[in-house]
Amino acid sequence: MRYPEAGGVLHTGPATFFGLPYETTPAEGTRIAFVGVPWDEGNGGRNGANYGPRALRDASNWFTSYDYRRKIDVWDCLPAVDAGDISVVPGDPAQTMERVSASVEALCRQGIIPYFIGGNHAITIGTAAGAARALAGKKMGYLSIDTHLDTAPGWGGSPFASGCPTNRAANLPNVDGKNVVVYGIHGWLNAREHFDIADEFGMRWYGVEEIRERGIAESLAEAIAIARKDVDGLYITFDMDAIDSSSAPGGGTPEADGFTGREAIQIARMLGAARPFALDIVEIAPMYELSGATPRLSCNIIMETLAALAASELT
Ligand SMILES: [Mn+2]
Repeated sequence: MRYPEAGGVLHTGPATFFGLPYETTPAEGTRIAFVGVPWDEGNGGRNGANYGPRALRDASNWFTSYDYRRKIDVWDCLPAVDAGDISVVPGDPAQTMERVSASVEALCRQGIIPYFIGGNHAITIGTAAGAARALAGKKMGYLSIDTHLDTAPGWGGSPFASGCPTNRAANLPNVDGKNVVVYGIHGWLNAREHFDIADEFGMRWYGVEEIRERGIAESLAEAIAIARKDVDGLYITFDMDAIDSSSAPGGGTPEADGFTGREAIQIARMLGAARPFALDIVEIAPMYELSGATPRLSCNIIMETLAALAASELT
């Protein structure tokens, strides 16, 4: 826990992710670097996720790092920093994504696990590419928790749209479509052609109907196994719109019939235990809700993921 030193309230002092030290050049021994990407261009729908990093920094000050079930302090196990925000270039997605990729690659090469905070899902075009570059010559698996397939090759003519990250990941030179998995498909924004493209990649997707019939424990374990099969590193992206709009209303495309908050936490624990080498969480648009439920649940997912990752290293 990093309670603010000054004052008796949580919301005091400069906000960093989880109250962690602000180090744009993470010190030796850092295991986790949180990086914000205040980027929300390339949307077919409503905007606002560029305020996600600020919202998470604020909400995360309400989270201690003590896991009472495992009796561990997450930041003691995984020393972490707030490494700042990517300097995005409004109007230039190509340059912005290259900056994102370069940051992810550099952090991975330092042996740090980058945890990128979006931003809309377009940021994963940059993060996954950077992670794959860090694994050059080796293979990467890609697991997306999402309502949407995001297999579109472009949107309105742009390949940098928020509906494209799965397509771009499956096209990376060291990613095999058979190691690309999307978990949580539901709703009516997935068009027939997006499923056809998924089939062409040979990727596996899980609809919420299958997940409910088989249960999360079994179906997500299988999803993780597919994404990790014969690869050297697993990339995980978590789109908050996979969560039901009642639990996560503050996003670009809130959808009914998604995961509950409780299910999201169950999923997060399994994701952490899968030991990803790079991650992101995206689509948090705080201005669409007054309660702050979505950034808080996002922080909860991050803590549950990292606590499970820390615990997996202790056993
Ligand atoms: Mn989505």
